[in-house]
Amino acid sequence: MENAEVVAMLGEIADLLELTDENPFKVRAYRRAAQVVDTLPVPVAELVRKGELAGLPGVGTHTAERITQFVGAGTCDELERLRGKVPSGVMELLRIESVGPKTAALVWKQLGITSVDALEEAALSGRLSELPRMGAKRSEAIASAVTRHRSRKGRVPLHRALPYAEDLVDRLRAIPGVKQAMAAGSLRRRKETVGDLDLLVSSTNPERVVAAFPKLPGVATLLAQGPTKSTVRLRVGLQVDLRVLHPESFGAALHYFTGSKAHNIAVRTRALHRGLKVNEYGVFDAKGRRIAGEREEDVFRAVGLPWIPPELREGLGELEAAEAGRLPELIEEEDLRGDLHVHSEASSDASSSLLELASAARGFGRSYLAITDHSRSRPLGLDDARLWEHLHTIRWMDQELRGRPHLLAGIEVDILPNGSLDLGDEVLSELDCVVASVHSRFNMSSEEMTERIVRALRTGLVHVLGHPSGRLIGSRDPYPYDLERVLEVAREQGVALEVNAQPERLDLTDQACRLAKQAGVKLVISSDSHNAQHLENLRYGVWVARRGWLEAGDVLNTLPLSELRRRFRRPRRAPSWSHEAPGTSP
Ligand code: DGT
Ligand code: CA
Ligand code: CA
Ligand code: ZN
Repeated sequence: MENAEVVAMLGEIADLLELTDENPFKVRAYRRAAQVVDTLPVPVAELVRKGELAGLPGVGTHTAERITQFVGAGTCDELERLRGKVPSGVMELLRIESVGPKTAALVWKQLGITSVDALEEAALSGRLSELPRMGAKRSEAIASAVTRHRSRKGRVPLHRALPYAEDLVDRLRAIPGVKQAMAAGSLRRRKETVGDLDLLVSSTNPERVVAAFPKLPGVATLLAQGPTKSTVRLRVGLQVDLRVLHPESFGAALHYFTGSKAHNIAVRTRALHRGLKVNEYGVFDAKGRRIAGEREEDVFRAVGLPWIPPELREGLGELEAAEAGRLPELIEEEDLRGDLHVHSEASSDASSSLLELASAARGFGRSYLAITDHSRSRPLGLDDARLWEHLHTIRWMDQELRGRPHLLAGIEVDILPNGSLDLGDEVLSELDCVVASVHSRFNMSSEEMTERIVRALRTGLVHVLGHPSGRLIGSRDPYPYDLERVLEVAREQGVALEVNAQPERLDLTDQACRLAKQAGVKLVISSDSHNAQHLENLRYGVWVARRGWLEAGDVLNTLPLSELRRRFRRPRRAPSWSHEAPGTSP
């Protein structure tokens, strides 16, 4: 039983309670417990075994009972009781952006809507807009959210899929006779979401592998089976394709099933021009003789190319770059020396102390860490006075730590709707690292939003533009803004753009990274940690950067601290400057 499954169960109970109008306290208790389990450093099943569950802060005796029952039986009475009261179609409505439990309950009870289709119909026919607190605009927004919901349905974020892929690969490797096992497909290309898993095994005894596969832990149903392949669905809903290959074909299959389709087509076309045929079994010459297949790099060599990293295989110019000897030397996680966006317990939604963050960062081998808590306009955010105090605490702690790691005093300052920053210039200019982000009024027009960001960058106080598009994968679309214009101004102002490595954000996207690089703008890869364990998430950002063709030199937090400080030093300026209208400075 994975912690994520328990988190999902608690969240589902909370949603169901809210839909059935039960006590808001109960709802909140389940949400809080879900949060606690989500950040547990140990398997929740282990705590159940030791009877330590009820000792956790935020987990009451009732909740502990539900979890214990769920871990043992895969469900619990309370969940089943509530599921009996709410149609499953109503629960699906919650997965549509901008439809929360309140809206879902409203349309269900007032209009009898129990499916996504019915909701869409009601939105298009105008029935929806007649509900209290709904209106035409809201109703239109829901109709377009339904369209987006349909297009992404069934895709799983990479960080959710990865543990299942790794676990299955380990278990496949342990089957007698298996020589190699690997995950291919979009997961190997580290795409931000995956449709299904594609696992490859080399073995001289495929029957044995195909027979063992559906019995592995976590598998719910066998969907299809042949002599060398099998498709199953996992309990968590993910579909998995397995292929078993003879070792002489493993490299060719790995290449073929890694894709992408566009990349494969480009490779096949190139091979045809050379009188060769490439398929999942190998590379063959005109007489049908095998010239490669066992190793992936031999497949590339056979068509006259160096090995291309999976993250680049999207058919977006990687063959041309490889041919010209101009493949980028992609950034690696080890290249990152520090993290420039980290929340401490001074942010109301974060939980670790400076010391906890510092020691975790040391454990991950980071040499510097910027503490960037929230500013005034966020709930309980820091105002100027509290930030001055916080700054001194950080400086003091930095002294104590003696460089293991170095702490930078920073802030994640809100970009207010008019483009000004949420704190005074004086304290902002004292800070080592100012990350500026949009957290409100996402519904501006593209022109307004672009102007808002441009103004913020032109204050001359910003080092990094945080999570530039505001999107949350699978739940919130990016706000519209003119990326090219923002890049132009970022370049002019020497502001870096963030690749936020929180796995739900991954913002900038891979494509935007590539555009930033072409525009001559530097990036940073930051964890946006809200507790010490999140510091590990940098790897997700590194994968986005690699998919965006970035090299270590494109990313500022690969620099040693002294060079980073030089980069972040601000030009001296007169104190009155900031009182002029934004955008009038040289
Ligand atoms: P996904 O699962 O939607 O996230 O994306 P992929 O890339 O994992 O796609 P999937 O699972 O349908 O297939 C895995 C790989 O197999 C794909 O990247 C390339 C290869 N492949 C699948 N179908 C075709 C095809 O019709 N032609 C070619 N050339 N390759 C294919
Ligand atoms: Ca796939
Ligand atoms: Ca597949
Ligand atoms: Zn933020």
